[in-house]
Amino acid sequence: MRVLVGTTNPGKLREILHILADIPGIEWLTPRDIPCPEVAETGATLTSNAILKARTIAAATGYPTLAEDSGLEVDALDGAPGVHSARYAGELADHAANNRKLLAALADTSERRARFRAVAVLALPDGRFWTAEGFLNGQIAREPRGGGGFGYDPLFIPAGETRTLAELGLEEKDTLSHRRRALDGLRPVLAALARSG
Ligand code: ITT
Repeated sequence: MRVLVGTTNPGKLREILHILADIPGIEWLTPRDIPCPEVAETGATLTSNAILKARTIAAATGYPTLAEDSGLEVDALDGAPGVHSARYAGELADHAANNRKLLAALADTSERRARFRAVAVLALPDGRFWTAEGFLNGQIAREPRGGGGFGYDPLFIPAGETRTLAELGLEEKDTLSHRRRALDGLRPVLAALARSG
């Protein structure tokens, strides 16, 4: 079975392919193989955006599509940047600008608790879909550390760790991440669809 991973984010794409590579019978396609429509993330929640992305891309391409919406929820900021994590510092902001804005917003507080959340959705071209959610608790570091990962990884220290996600490296991040936990929830349905051809 061919399954399209519908994401424009290269860091996410690498992690999704790495996490799900061991499911037998699936040939993974990416937006490099199949042109995907751009989907405006107009939903108010991670779940509604993930469903919107997966269903729109599956309907447009004719391929079963896996999409994911994720974000960072910071307690001292009442859950921000949340669903707006990719564009926290503005529409054209890069990861470094988002990280700078987050550090500035937390400059005066020792309350550093936060969590990453991911909602993964598998949609079929006929409109059926399945969702799964995962999260990872942790805290926001005082300055960026590490060269791995993407996005807020240099600032995020998982609970029980001293290193940031960017210091852990891909192998270790993928054993514990919010994305790993969400994607694990879709494993049974992916495996069943692959078995049925
Ligand atoms: P697609 O919609 O095309 O998948 P995107 O980057 O716009 O790509 P989202 O709208 O889901 O994806 O935004 C997720 C943002 O949340 C992402 O750009 C990062 O800023 C942050 N984020 C999510 N997961 C992360 C992770 O594992 N490590 C670091 N930052 C993460």
